[in-house]
Amino acid sequence: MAAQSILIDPITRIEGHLSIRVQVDQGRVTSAESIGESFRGFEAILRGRKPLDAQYITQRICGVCPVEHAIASVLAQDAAYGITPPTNGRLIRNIVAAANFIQSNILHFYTLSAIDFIDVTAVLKYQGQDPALGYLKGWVQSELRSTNYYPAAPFLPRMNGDYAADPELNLGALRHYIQALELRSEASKLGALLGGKLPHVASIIPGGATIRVGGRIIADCISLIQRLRDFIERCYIPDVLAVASAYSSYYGIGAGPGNYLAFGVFHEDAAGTNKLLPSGVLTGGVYSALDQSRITEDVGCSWFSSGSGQHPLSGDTTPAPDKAGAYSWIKAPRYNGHVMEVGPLARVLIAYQSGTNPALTAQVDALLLATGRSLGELNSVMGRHAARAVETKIIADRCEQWLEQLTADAIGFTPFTIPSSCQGIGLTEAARGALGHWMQVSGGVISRYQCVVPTTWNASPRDDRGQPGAMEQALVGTPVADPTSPVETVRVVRSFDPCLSCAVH
Ligand code: NFE
Ligand code: MG
Repeated sequence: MAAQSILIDPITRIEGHLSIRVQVDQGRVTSAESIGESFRGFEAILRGRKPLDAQYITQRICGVCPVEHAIASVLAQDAAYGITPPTNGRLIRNIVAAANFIQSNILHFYTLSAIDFIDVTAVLKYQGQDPALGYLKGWVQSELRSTNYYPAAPFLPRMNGDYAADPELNLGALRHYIQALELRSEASKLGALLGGKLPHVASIIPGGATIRVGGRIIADCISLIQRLRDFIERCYIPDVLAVASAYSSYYGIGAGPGNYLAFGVFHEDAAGTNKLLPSGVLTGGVYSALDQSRITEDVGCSWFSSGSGQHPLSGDTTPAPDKAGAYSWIKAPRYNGHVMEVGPLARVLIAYQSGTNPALTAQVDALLLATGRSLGELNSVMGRHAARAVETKIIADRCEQWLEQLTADAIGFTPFTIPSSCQGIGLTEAARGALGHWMQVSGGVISRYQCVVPTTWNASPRDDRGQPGAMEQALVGTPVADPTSPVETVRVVRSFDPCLSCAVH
């Protein structure tokens, strides 16, 4: 078969507007381009604004991970104003962020990814009394009858999909698919109780959090996290393992660059020296401490006229929609010139290598034992799903302890004044990976604000040296059985959980 170019546009069941172009030869992807299709301009919007607007404006970058943008922004401001939060403020930030990680990871597995593997039409043969499955059956029947039925619609299956044949696996995962919708709302309730509102939280400010939390609310939050922990343990982790076992070839598909970066997240002390999930860098399997000064962004293949190779503290965002040779609105961040993968897999591998979290180490060891896989095989589609499930358990378990550590009615923030000239760097993790905000203030207003966002790393285009981004590299080698329906490629893309609203910010 002759080599051919396939454009998948849009990629569905992700956030935002992404398309992927792959070259396929002899049934395999030989090269890929990740195309971020919109420009947002948040970094330009922030210029000239009051610094205290930043945590509210940057949350509007995304409705999926607003909490983490708020936290990156207030960490940058904490550093700029020379303040740290009191214990309750630190714990509230952790809990609200944890709630968001949990809802986001459940959303990613069940709503966005699982139906790449699970046969939704298996429910048509269901004869039992479960109301959720009964509802789903009626819905699938009516969709299939509809004259508008289109086999590539986001929810309904592709007719040529190589779906799992096991009826137990299909029906079990579909039952949990419905429950996951409710559990996500429980996670959002937890976030809203301490964040003031959702999706864009009100309570997180420089110096901590404004909510003064009473004993009744703490008790309500504990019962919510207990329900979530139960779902993660009983449904999410077993479902990921069952899908991974039915699709074990996907441990050999989707290997990224093999370099990982994490800023670390969930402060365990006032200064954030210790974090539940640590910062670090893995290049060629070797761990080293993170040095944010080594981060630069290239724009040779991106529609920006700003210079390449700039650190975010001297970075700029000037759109150039007609630029020759460019193919994406995403910049190309690099660490010491290397292409890095960020996200749950990066966090889990870095935490495992650094050995700072015994609970996580035990979970990873249990995962490797249960699946019979090596650490290296986690660099794959299934490795990303498994790492996401593992970290969700670690975060949810710890979140209950943070709730127990809260002091009822204590003040959650440190008062501050804003110097008319200052700068600060806020490094954290969002569900999809390392998130950084770099802020400079002069004359009392923001003079420069640069964000380098998880999907900016993972879905980056080629850099000025021609190195493809992490997802572009992961696509190379993917088998494509049917070029008219390249479902294997979107499984690779979705394993990164891309968010284009964030990537292009
Ligand atoms: Ni819009 Fe986000 C997360 C951030 S990804 S979802 O998680 O920051 O680029
Ligand atoms: Mg940016």
